[in-house]
Amino acid sequence: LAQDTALPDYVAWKEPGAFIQHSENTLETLRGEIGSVVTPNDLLFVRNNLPSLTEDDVGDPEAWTVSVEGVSDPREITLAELKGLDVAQVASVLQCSGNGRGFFEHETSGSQWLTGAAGNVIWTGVPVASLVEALGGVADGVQWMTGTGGESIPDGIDPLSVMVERSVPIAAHEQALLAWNLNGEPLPLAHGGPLRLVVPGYYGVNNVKHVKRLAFTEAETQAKIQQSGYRIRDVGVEGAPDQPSMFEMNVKSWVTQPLMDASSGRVLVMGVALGGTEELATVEVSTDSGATWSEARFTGPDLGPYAWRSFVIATDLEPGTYRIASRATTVGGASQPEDFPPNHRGYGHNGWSAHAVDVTVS
Ligand code: MSS
Repeated sequence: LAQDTALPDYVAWKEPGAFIQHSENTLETLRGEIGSVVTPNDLLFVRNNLPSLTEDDVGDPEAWTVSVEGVSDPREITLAELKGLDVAQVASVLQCSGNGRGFFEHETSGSQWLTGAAGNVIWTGVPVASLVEALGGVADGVQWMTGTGGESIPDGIDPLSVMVERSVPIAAHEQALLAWNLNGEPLPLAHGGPLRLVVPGYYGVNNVKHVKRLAFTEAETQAKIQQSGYRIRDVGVEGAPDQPSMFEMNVKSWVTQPLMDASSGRVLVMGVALGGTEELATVEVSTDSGATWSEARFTGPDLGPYAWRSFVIATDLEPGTYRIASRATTVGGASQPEDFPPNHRGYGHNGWSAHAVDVTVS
């Protein structure tokens, strides 16, 4: 349920009443607020590991510089220069690794996100591939693309222990952008303005905000957020670099309407579905807890493999209680499992059963 408490100053421009506020640094979009293919900026969730930068921290946005390293011609480049280099627009789902954490039955630390640490947005920026080409290509032996956030680290703290620096496999640079614009507006500070690394198809954490450094590296960053953070492991096990990292998103869907009540007769069941890095093939809906399924229809435009799609199915429901679930499948055949195995930090939940809603029809 929405909270009446005012939003923190840095996100005061967002829609009041549309969020669950888990903390000063985490706002979850209410499940019923997702109603269109593109998530408006003022409804988009917020998750900051470190407090967001302020206008004073940033100064003149056009003069913001990013240091590009691990290319033939490494250099610092300003936002103004990047804007003149090349441009592309990509629609992609931005989703926190911990979205759905609140549905796990084991106890987990971190925000108890349900469905709302996700949105589908349109980024405008320079393709990283164009930037790399302009700087003479990546150096030999490069395996990773490493982005560093621009937050300053307080004195006396080991930077590696808190800095937001993430490495993704180098292949992901082919779809990545350095973005300055979100849904047609200058990228708000809360979402990483003035410049953000966007890695379509990858979990939120890899989309480094306020990016100050983009390095093509032989090894993954030594930052804790990479080495032991954001790793899938059994409950009770410490994070370690040999465990799977939260890179590509898995296939997922959830119903956004109805959520609690409906009037008997024709009931439209709606929701959103994403394929991660793959195009979706189908979304099925069940009104009987998964005993039987029917194929839903996509309602909106197809904004590409990294975007989510909205879906609808018209049902005919008599008074009673119904457990309504949705299950998405990609063209490659990946499908949501009924249950998603527990993992220590509660990442990656895409189990259709836990995401089902109980609706009373009267
Ligand atoms: N970046 C930076 N720089 N910082 C921080 O804190 N966070 C992450 C990303 N990036 C950060 C960054 C996360 S973790 C997430 S989700 C994302 O971001 C979110 O986004 P928005 O815009 O929504 O807030 Mo989980 O996986």
